[in-house]
Amino acid sequence: MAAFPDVPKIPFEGPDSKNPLAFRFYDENELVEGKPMKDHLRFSVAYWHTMRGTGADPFGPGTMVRPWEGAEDTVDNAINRVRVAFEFMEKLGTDFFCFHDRDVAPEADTLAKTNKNLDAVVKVIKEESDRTGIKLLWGTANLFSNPRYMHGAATSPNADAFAHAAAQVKKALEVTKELGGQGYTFWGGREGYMNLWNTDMRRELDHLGAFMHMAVDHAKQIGFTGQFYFEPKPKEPTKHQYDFDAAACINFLRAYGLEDHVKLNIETNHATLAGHTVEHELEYAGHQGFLGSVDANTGDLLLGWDTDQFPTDVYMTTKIMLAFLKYGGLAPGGVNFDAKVRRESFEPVDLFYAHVGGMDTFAKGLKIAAAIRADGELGQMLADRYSSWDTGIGAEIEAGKHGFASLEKYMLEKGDATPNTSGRQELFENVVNRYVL
Ligand code: XUL
Ligand code: CO
Repeated sequence: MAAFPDVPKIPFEGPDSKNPLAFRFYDENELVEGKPMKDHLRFSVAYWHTMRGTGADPFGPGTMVRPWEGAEDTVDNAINRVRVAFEFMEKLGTDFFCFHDRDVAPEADTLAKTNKNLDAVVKVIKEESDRTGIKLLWGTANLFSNPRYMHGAATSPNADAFAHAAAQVKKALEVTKELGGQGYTFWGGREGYMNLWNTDMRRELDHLGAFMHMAVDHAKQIGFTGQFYFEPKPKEPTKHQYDFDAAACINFLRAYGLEDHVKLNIETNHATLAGHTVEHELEYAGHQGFLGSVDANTGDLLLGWDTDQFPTDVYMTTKIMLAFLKYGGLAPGGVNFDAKVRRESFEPVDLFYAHVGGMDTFAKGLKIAAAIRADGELGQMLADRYSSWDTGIGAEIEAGKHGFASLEKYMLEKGDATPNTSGRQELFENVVNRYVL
């Protein structure tokens, strides 16, 4: 029986449509910069929110109405949920999904039984993936919910927690490979600290480095060739997470010799928690060669936590797509909606409204980004701002022909610097508006 009997396959109806279950901008085969939109965007559904989100918050229990859910957390229920997930994704028209090991199958009282549960569900995920062509963008392991990980996983002071995490990631990697997953993400849920008095930071980071090398080695052993990602987040649930932001992650990866194996999965709401914007994080990761994938959502600037709302701000999606076009596209990453419907939006159809809105906002952002690039005016204005580096002393400095003594000589002869030109910030913003409005 269909879980969403009243929802048809979401059609593309064009910008004038008022149908809330239709796309206005996302026409999956429309070519942008010579490539179909769906290959630019590589949309992915996050299983943990869309299939497992209950709407619970620290002040009250779940609110979601999900008629397909059985009363108990059994393998049968999990298998049924997989079928619902694929019906949802087929109707929505997304090519990818992401999951944590513990989202798809119930955890039992021993690792062996838990792995058996996972195998039973993964078998059905594989069937559904083969039937529909919807693929795993990346897999990951939940190393933060079970109380054994209360102090962290790879950075836990308890060596047994580290060992359990290793076993869990080994299995999650194998399952990801089995499903043809194109990547594997590490979000260090509790890899950080609440208090430095009881924390040996150096030892914890060394352990995390060792853990990551074990993951790289195991991937090699089993022939998993997908991309590894680190997902920066500064805090929540810990007060300070080691993978704070793009810069901290890149430093860690270089310090521990992992720079050739791991890229970054940048999430909007995590960027803002770190006091950055998503475009800052994408640009930082991009020019350093670490841009991998994006967890698409948005926060609420009036709330200081990770609200994981669906993105509806076209300026933001424009900036995200500009970064990806600049740095060679998203593949093998994608736009993964790590976003959840609000607790008040409890009906199944709200899952469609949320994703349709997010996908359309990204499609529009992609089109605006491509128009900005095709026109070239903004790019030219940016290049002009740095034109003093293109010839003369600037070009000589960039070519490494100067030191302090020769620059002092140059300036003593010249007397003073050539006056600055205007930064034209407002004009830049107005030109962007020409494409957006
Ligand atoms: C948590 C978060 C995770 C990761 C995957 O804030 O974003 O769901 O995306 O572990
Ligand atoms: Co995320």
